This record gives sequence, structure tokens and C-alpha cells, in this order.
Amino acid sequence: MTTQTNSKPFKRLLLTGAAGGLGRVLRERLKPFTEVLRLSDLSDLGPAREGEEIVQCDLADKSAVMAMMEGVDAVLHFGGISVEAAFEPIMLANIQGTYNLYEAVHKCNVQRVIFASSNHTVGFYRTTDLVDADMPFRADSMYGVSKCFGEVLSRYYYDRFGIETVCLRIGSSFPEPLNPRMMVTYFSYDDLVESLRCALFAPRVGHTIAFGVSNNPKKWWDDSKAGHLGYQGKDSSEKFADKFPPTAERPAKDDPTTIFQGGPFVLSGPIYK
Ligand code: NAI
Ligand code: 15L
Repeated sequence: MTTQTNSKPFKRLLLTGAAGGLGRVLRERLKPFTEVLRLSDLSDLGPAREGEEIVQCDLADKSAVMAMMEGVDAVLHFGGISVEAAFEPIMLANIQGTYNLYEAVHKCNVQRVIFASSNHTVGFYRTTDLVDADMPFRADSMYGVSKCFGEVLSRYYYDRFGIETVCLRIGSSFPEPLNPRMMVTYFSYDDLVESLRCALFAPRVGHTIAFGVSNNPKKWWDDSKAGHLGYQGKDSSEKFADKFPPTAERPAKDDPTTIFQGGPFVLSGPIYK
């Protein structure tokens, strides 16, 4: 005889960046994992729905971030500036904000963080390279540099305090690829949720750097060093191939957005070589 139970694996998960593009997707899709989903953002999140708590706060506000972390079991850190911008706002949201988050995680004894890192930590590798998690950073923008900071900071909190983090270097997570580059970087919402499930429930993750990408035909990233998470992409950009036939207009072969993995992010300044 099986006993029916309503209990969910986590008591309280915290999602930062909950008003953003991915946050709005995850708002519904994380609920099966947790009794309470605490949602946070600088922007308005509307009223709390069933099983939700809302905390509107600026990640750059250390005491507000500390209060937001009370009673949390694990964090999905998606908040911050998600594109290239001036250094000052990136510094406040992504650098100061991520530091504030880890200080709060440490003080509140949270055991695991999933950090929404980015492919732009390695965007100055070439589109002919196959990049793995142990290769040096080659950020393509100040935004990418801020994500490198988050990866290094999370490694520090693991080595010093044993706080586990999965840094998920997300490719392009949108309903569908928006340009030919995204045929390589596409990460479907279903695969995003599956990779988060793996990152939350793997028994031990230590400090893991994983690539967030679907099972697309062409690959720039070797994710084998995150094999212990058990993530297998089920979707593929292949089904969108008709959107970008070989005859479709695309940047020239010698265009920087063709040469470098980061695509348009490499155009945020001059390129040395
Ligand atoms: P988004 O820009 O739509 O959402 C980010 C959210 O963070 C926004 O709702 C914004 O209000 C909030 N935020 C910004 N500054 C804040 C602050 N100082 N305090 C509190 N909240 C703040 O971005 P999206 O696409 O949802 O991405 C979510 C995360 O995933 C970001 O960290 C982004 O860097 C990362 N990512 C996303 C990718 C994608 O393809 N969507 C690719 C790679 C990384
Ligand atoms: C990112 O890091 C951005 O947050 C997202 O908006 C996309 O631009 C994505 O990378 C990408 O590389 O397509």
C-alpha cells in the first residue's frame, strides 16, 4: 500500500529576479518543488498567489537582502542586470548584490544556491572553440565580467564555508531562437526547469559550473564536468531550422559577431585582435 502525502521536497525556495523574463516562467514551474516559493525583485511582482511570498527589494541593499533570506532552504539567484550596461549599475546589482546575497546565505545557513551565470563569461572564445568548465574566463562585456565575479565569489563561499553552488552558464533562454547564433545557444524553458531540478536535487554539487543549453545540433560547450548533475537536454533548436535557412541573411564570416561566441555582446567596445 502506498501512502499519499502532500509534502514537497523544500519548505521554502527563494527566487530572485522573479519579475524578469525567466522569473515569470519559473514563478509557476518551481512550485512543485517547494511548499512556499518566496519571490523577490526590484520591480513589482503583483499580489502573492497561493504558496507564494513576495519580497520587493534591491539586491544592493544589504539589510533588505539579509531579511529576504530568513527561513530559506535554497536560492535560485536570477536577479540583476541581464545585458551589457554601464559599470556602475552592473556593479551595484550584480557585484554588490551577489555579495550581499552570499553574505545572507552564509548568515542564514542556506546550504545551496543556483546562480544564473551566463555564456558571456566565455564570450570571447571563438565559435570554432569547444569550451569546458575548466577553461579560463574570457568575458565579452562588463556584464560578463560581473558573472565571472559571481562564479569566483561562489567558489570562495564553497571553499571557506562549504556552501554549495551550481553556476549555470545559461545560453539563450527564450521561447525560441531569435537569430542564427541562438540555434547554437538555445535553451528551452523545459530544459531550463529540468536543469534547475537537477541542480536542486543532486545529492552533492560542491561548486559546479554547468552550461545551460538544449541538445542543439551544433555545440560550443562541453558540459561533461557537470555530468554528476544528471541533466540531459530533451529539446533541440533543430525544430526551428526553417527560421534560418542557409539562404537567410546573416553577419559576414569576418564579422566579430560571427567570430566570437558572445555574438553582439562583443561589440560593446573595441576588439584587440
Ligand atoms: P531579466 O532582465 O528579464 O530579469 C532580471 C530581473 O532582475 C528583472 O526583473 C529586474 O527587475 C531584476 N533586477 C535587476 N536589478 C535588480 C536589483 N538591483 N535588485 C533586485 N532585482 C533586480 O533577465 P532574464 O532574461 O530573466 O534573466 C534572468 C537571469 O538569468 C539574469 O541574471 C541573467 O543574467 C541570467 N541569464 C539569462 C539568459 C537568458 O537567455 N534569458 C542568458 C544568460 C544568463
Ligand atoms: C545573456 O546572458 C542575457 O541575459 C540574455 O538576455 C541573452 O542575451 C543571452 O545571454 C544570449 O547570449 O543570447
